[in-house]
Amino acid sequence: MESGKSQLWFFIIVCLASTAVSGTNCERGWVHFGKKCFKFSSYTATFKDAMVICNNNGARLLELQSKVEENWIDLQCRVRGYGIGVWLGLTDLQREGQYVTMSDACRPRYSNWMRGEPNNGNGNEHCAMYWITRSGWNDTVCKGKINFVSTFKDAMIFCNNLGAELLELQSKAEENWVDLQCRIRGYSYGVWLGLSDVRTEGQFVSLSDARKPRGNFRNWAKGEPSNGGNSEHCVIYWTTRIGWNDARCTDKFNVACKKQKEIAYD
Ligand SMILES: *[C@@H]1O[C@H](CO)[C@@H](O)[C@H](O)[C@H]1NC(C)=O
Ligand SMILES: [Ca+2]
Ligand SMILES: [Ca+2]
Repeated sequence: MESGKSQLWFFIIVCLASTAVSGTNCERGWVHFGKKCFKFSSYTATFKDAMVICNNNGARLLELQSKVEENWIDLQCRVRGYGIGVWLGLTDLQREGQYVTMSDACRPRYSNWMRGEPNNGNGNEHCAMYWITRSGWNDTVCKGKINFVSTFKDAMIFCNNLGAELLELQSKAEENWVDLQCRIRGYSYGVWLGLSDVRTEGQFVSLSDARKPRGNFRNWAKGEPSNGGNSEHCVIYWTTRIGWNDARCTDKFNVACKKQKEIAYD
């Protein structure tokens, strides 16, 4: 039950640029509405990570100031096919029940809470999100203790945005350590590895250099890679089997990023 719920604690990130613009002069990659610039992410994160990602972009989490603005955001979310919701830069972590905007710690002038919200469900909801399918605001849990699950592609983008890459395992010792980290964090099934055979079936190459994984270390679980259903072209470290498995790239697993110290091309 816990892990099912925890998946909801990750929402899409929409950043709002800190500076107003005249005309339509947003930087490349940002979308203009009114005098503001917005950036839409295609992956999800916890409230804190979402905030940090926006801050690193010289921006902040989405704050909605009018119904007109909210309608526009709602449309943007729908055309982008976002699932459940996007974070709002609103929290009552300072005083229970008193939601303030992250940018100025003041109460928002505009709000659109859904009926019965914010309700501080389970006594543990201190961050706000815009629930796309219900067109309203909800308070929810700020952080996922453990389980950020995502598709292979979103996991890769998530790591790249941290200046890192998807995990590539180079030795049994490294795998053992990663296995321990997974267990401590309660990753119930597996983490993505930066390995794929999307180019040539059966030939798994590293995402970092499009070559066969360096060194001799491979640890496919028994009977894997199986290319089950002819549709398994991405790879996970399978915690319950202590080995690698090819899986569908659209499945959702936990994410581990790795910063490569040395990148050598020859
Ligand atoms: C909205 O809050 C309720 C608790 O009030 C919670 O059960 C539900 O999961 C939340 N919805 C989302 C999408 O987070
Ligand atoms: Ca709620
Ligand atoms: Ca398989």
